[in-house]
Amino acid sequence: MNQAIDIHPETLRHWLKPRAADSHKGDFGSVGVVGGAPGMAGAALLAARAALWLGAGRVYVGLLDNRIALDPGAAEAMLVPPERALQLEAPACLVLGPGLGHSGTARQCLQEALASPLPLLIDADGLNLLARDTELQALLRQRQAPSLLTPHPGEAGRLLGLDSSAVQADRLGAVQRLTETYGCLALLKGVGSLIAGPSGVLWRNTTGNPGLASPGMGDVLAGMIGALTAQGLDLEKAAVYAVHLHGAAADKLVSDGTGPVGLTASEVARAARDLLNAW
Ligand code: NPW
Ligand code: AMP
Ligand code: MG
Repeated sequence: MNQAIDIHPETLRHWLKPRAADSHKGDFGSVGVVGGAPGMAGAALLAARAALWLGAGRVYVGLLDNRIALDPGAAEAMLVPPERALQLEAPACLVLGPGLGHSGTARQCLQEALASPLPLLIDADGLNLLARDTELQALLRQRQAPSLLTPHPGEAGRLLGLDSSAVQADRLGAVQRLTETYGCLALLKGVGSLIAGPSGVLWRNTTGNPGLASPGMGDVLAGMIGALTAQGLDLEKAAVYAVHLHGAAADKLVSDGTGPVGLTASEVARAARDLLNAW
């Protein structure tokens, strides 16, 4: 079994190039977030806001809750039908799953995302749908474009047919089984998040604290990874960078006196923006 490499900020620092003086938003790619069924629109909006705050050139949100036409907290995001958010032009990254639910429409969105030539991150209910559908699993294995699964231990257990305590008892084994079984990159969340993929390198995160054990933190992480991918990092590097930055932002907030109790995902997303600009 491979040894995990701890992620250090020095490794990441040069992965993102400084912005050229004459750059424009088209240089920074698009993120398409698909999710947000009734009752869980917030999950998709959190991912979209995080993508904006981490510098994506354009952010499209395909909400399954079609009663919502604008995010008052981020008017910069374009709220569009899910099928529009799935048909972006490269450079772009798709983030599918936050608050997606388990409806027939949700499954249809996942099927269309799997057919897309764009890099694809599958999170939350996207993972839950995948776990119980062998047809979708086959489509994932056939994809030519990069794909990343971002389960927490409960979701990883569903993907592997285990309970979350078995995942936690052998996290290295679980992330490697995820990448082998599904033929793509995998990020196993939780303390010491692990990232594995076809390159064979296994990364372990060293940042973060229990303030992150609160709603929407995973949704924010998904949007952050999407934004870095849209800006040109490959999906593996984007995951490594974002997971470290996400934890470091939470650590900075706590050391500055915000949390850990009551730390919110929105605060982490904004702190990640500030830290990225300071790195
Ligand atoms: P247990 O009990 O330990 O066996 P679910 P969800 C486990 C949306 N959201 N370590 C744990 O299992 C999401 O995007 C919407 C160990 C727990 O009971 C999804 O679409 C929000 N175990 C949807 O809700 C904000 C861990 O998993 C179970 C673990 C459901 O997602 C919130 C819970 O997982 C949310 O993001 C860990 N670190 N973490 C919104 N504002 O709209 C989790 N588990 O059943 O997949 O539920 O993660 O809340
Ligand atoms: P989710 O469960 O999808 O909302 O994702 C939660 C996010 O917060 C993941 O990135 C986890 O790795 C992170 N997280 C949750 N609890 C902790 C903790 N106690 N220490 C470090 N990171 C955590
Ligand atoms: Mg989640």
